Amino acid sequence: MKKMRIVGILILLGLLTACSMDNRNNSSMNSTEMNHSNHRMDEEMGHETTANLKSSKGEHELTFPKVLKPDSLTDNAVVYTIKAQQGKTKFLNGFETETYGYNGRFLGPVVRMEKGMNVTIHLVNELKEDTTFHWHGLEVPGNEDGGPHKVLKAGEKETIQFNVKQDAATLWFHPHPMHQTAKQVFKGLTGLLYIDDKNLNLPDRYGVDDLPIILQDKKFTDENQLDYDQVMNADGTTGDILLINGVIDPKLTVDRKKVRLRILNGSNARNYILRFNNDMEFQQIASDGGLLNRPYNTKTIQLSPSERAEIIVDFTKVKTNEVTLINEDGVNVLPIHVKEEKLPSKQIKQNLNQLQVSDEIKNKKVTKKIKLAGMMQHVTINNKKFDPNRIDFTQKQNKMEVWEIENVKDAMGGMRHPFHIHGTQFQVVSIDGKEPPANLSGLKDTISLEPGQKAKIAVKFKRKGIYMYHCHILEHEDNGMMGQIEVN
Ligand SMILES: [Cu+2]
Repeated sequence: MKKMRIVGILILLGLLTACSMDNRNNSSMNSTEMNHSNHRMDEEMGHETTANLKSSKGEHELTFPKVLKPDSLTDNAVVYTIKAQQGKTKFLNGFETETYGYNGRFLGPVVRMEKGMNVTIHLVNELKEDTTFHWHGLEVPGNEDGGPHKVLKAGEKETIQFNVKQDAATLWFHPHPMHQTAKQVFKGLTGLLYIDDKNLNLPDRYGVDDLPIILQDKKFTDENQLDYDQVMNADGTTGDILLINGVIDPKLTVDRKKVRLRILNGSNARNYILRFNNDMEFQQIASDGGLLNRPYNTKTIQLSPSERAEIIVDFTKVKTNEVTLINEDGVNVLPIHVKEEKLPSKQIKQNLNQLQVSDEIKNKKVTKKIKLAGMMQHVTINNKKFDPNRIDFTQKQNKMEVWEIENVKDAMGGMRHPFHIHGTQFQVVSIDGKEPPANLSGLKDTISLEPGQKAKIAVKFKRKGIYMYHCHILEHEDNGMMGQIEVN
């Protein structure tokens, strides 16, 4: 009896310690905040950790988003119409889930354009709530960028125009309204935007040897709904169900040749570390903002929210007919069936790009410092929360400046934050004083840092206007882990 009571006390002590661990971010709060926070904490206790992903059962052939048909197209101009819509999508056992999509019920089409083109996009908000249309990675004037200031109210239309001034890249678009970004992306508002270049000699037959792979983990309610308010976690909403291009339990059938995968981490908060189950090497050829200088041979690829990687996978190397793309935890992300017949492949060039960080830039003084800190509702940049009426920094158009980004390690360790800047593609100068690895030495619009890491990046804006910079864990962004820079 006495022994049992001691065991009981020990268990209770264990639970209390666990609870105080979960409440660790309360340490710096005053008592009013504490009361509020304890209330919230009760609700949040259940989703403290990242949800475990389920392996794909490989039941549904992967499909690819449609390529958006232009309203009109000439050599140097293209016109599109993009509508934010709502609808119902069948994911789970034929049950209907209420979803959002662009020009459809879930996700969006691929919008394609080329460098030098004048692009006109008619935007239509057919949702019952406000939204914005943000072009992630596109170097457009601040006014066209679709940040939280550019609200398109329910039922409204707007037309934007810009000229494409950057090289080939896999970019994307998503909403960015104040406090609603995470919910709207979670419900399905995500589309790809390709800047094309016909002279690259890369696999480019869309849906055949050039395949988009949009990774998004979701948590469905018992009613098979994507009810964001029910499942949200202030430190980043994760789910147990992985959708690729909106397909649940996907499998892929590919030709036995070199195939290009354009992978987007379109998840609210989850990081992925991907590799193949046979441990084969592949080549990363591009990062967020375009081609690397040369193909980078690797067996693994890490993507934080909003990051992209283009990889070339040589499926002739697969000895059998089956190979699986897996995540770090051994979860099957995408089972792949390789067809028997070997087909000719394109020869991938060894010199893809000519990017460099000059000695002048390496020796430049840091002129902007960014400190990322906190967890949950207490996330900040430079100890501040986002204020739409406050400009945090200014920078001259076309002037290169070196920014220092630090993920501040706190007493409790902190967490990884993917830091994103709108309207520019930057280059990483150094991470913790060292040259960046090859896969991070191309153009980037997001840099993901572990607690304690510090990076220098070379940032230049080609256009003028007000741009956001923020953490791309969407819940952190919505919680105010964001600032703004005016380029003039
Ligand atoms: Cu963050």
